[in-house]
Amino acid sequence: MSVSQPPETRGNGWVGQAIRRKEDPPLIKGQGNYVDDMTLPGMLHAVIVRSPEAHATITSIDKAGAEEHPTVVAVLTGEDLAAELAGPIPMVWAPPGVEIKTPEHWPLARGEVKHVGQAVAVVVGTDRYAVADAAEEVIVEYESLPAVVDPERALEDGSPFVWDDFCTNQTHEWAIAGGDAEGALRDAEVVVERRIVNHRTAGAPIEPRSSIGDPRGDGATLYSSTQIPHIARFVLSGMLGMAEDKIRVVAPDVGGGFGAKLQVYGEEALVLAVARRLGRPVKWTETRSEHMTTSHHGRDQIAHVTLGADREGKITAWKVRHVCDLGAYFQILTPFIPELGFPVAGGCYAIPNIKLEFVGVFTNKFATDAVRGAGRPEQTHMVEVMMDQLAAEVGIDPVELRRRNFIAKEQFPYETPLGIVYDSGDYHGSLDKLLEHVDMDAFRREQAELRERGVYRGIGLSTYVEVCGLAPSRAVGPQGVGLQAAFWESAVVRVHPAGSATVYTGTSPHGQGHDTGFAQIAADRLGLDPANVEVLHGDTDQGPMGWGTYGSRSLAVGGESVGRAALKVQEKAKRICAAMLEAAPEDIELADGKFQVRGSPDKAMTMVEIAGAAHIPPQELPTDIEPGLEETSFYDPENFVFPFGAHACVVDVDAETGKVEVVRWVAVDDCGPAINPMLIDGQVHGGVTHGIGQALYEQIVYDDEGQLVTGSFVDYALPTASEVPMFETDRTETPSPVNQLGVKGVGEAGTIAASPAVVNAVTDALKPLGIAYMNMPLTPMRVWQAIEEARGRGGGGPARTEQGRDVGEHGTGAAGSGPTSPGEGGAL
Ligand code: MCN
Repeated sequence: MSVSQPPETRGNGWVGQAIRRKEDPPLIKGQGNYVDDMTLPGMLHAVIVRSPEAHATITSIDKAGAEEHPTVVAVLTGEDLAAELAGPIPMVWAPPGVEIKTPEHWPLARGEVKHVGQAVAVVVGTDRYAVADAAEEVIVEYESLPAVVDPERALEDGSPFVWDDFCTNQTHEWAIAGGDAEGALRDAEVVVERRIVNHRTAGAPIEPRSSIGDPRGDGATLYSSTQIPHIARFVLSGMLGMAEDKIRVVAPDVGGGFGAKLQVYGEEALVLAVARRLGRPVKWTETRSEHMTTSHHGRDQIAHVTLGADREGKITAWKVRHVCDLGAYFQILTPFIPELGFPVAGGCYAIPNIKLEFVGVFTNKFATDAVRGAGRPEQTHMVEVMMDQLAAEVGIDPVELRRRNFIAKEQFPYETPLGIVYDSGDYHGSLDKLLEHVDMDAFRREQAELRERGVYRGIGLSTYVEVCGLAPSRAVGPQGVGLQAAFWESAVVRVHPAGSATVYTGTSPHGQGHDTGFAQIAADRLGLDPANVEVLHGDTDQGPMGWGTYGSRSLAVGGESVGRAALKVQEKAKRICAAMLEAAPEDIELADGKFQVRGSPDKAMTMVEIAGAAHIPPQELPTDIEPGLEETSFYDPENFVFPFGAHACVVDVDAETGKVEVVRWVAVDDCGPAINPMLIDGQVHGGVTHGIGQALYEQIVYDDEGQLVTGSFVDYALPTASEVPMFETDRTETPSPVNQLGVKGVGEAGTIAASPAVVNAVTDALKPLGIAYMNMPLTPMRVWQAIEEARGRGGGGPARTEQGRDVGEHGTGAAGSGPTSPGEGGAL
């Protein structure tokens, strides 16, 4: 690996090292402390009675059978708990000038249900398993109503409504444009249109959600497997009508989230409300089937994409109309998530005219919300798939086509037509580095030889840019895109009298490795070993408020905040050192782990000595230096950060079964200077696996009646180690000018990059059969059907237009010349 030399901001040598994760030993030895491991005195267990109906009126609830159960303490319905709840689950996006139809969303249904799995009643008792049995005895009678499942049909005249009061299934429409996309499309020499489906997926962390409400003491405590303890406290104070200082939220060890725990769920309010009513702690832990049914889903967008270009492949226009299936109710960010991708519309390419329209739709399903990438994988998928579609259309190699359209290194900071400023980048550089690993000429020779033997091997590229480091509060908050929140981050760095340190961060990791990376940042600036820096997080009673972990924000916002607080401590340490050594503070430098007089390494103090002097001040310390060694930082970034990279995927497609095997993956990512390359590699491995999962295996499916078909891991196929290859990773390092560390995020990069690379690779493999495009997931059945249909046409023959969604989500070869009309090229 060759990466750029460490910049000055790296400090004292720990940043950049691939040290092992401090947090792992207890976790891999079974000594973790997850919510479901916790037992509090007198704790009760809750089981939720859920709707088997997708849309119905509740006509009666008979609790008697369950209440008679010997271990049951209470059976409560939405009406029973009305007094305990001051407000519904809020949705926090209010973009200026846009009306969003927002239904009331209570933790327990009130009179009607709108999706399968909706919580109708809660049964609470002393024995977890007996409570589950008792819950079976709650008899709920329903009067079925017609369910609306397909978002495009939901928008058609005559469709039943999910919410009669709104008289429409359209939740809102939001649009943004820069340049003149319509005009540029009229003038374009080549127009390519596709209907690109980004299907519904699950977060599926290894630890399902779990919450304990504890009403003891003056207030209430929620232990929850959340990514956002501080936001949860803020939201719960409104839902429960309690002052924030009376609520404590603790996220102990959290076993993954992938966005599904970037949420405040009804169950979190429910356990607190029930606990307060009964005066005893109450625990609820979801089953895997509950996770699939009622932890929010991701994606679920149908995009009608139109791209205009000239015959040399230079893109002139990009227009997308997104139909976004939001489900029946909103969670905290539901309608906003599709729009979150708009800053990277157009990807790495200098496209002068862009127009995006988003239409939200109610359906009788659970809500969609943030799942790893949240809006950005959808945009990137479209752009990267369309690059290959355009390459085929104009007969230019996909590598060359990308190079012709890349924003050049000299153009940064680059303002997109939508007014977003990409901070820094070198897209040619990352593609060049990828091609150092992947010899395309050799691949094409091998591919041709394999085809002779009936083996369909293909390669797909994805050159992505991501927006992360969420976020500049003024850009994203109420006067910006309209979120009723801010996105700065906080940190406290405290050096103890004997010289070790504690760092408190407002981020809330759940697998990302902050304990290690943030310790490296602080250690460098304090002259300590990271082993002597403890990183605390996930407890609203420790440290100042923070905004949690999501949107690959933690390092670029939270880690930067840690770095800034540690620098403040360093400044004070230098003043103390200068006073003790009778030197000027500006002459003190931190080198080789010691504070020393510049040029006189024998005149030096360690942090242990300085910490001692700070806490037990000696006579020579001036009285204007306050005792103690602790600083706080609140950091609100001035811009987002924009990581980027180039990935290549090689697949083999079995033409007899349709099975796709990923045989090679090369990833070149640029997230600025590495804090810890091992953490980055881990994030890329996990992220790419997530994207491969969506491209090939994972899909949340509801049938026409709104029943969830994929309610367990038997039906929802997650990739395992045997479905992914050994990943080959490399990096370039282009510092961001936005923060002192120069860093960008990487937690979602692999997921954002991966799915189009897979689709492009499969398309490349099947080109000889005349298959130009297929929508995800590329399951064996879908691929096999496409191959059979292509063979039925005599494979490789002239392109045939297939329109309409019922013909399968795949198309034919797009070998036309001149502008193509809607549907041509097999855009289904
Ligand atoms: N990092 C680094 N040097 C850089 C950039 C990043 O060492 N130049 C390290 C960071 O220090 C951090 C990790 O990489 O340890 C990821 O940092 P960042 O990109 O800031 O992302 P976040 O920590 O904010 O994590 C959020 C992101 C998201 S949005 C999802 S979803 C996700 C993900 O991270 N879910 C995960 N990674 C996950 N990993 C695990 N194990 N489990 C999840 O649920």
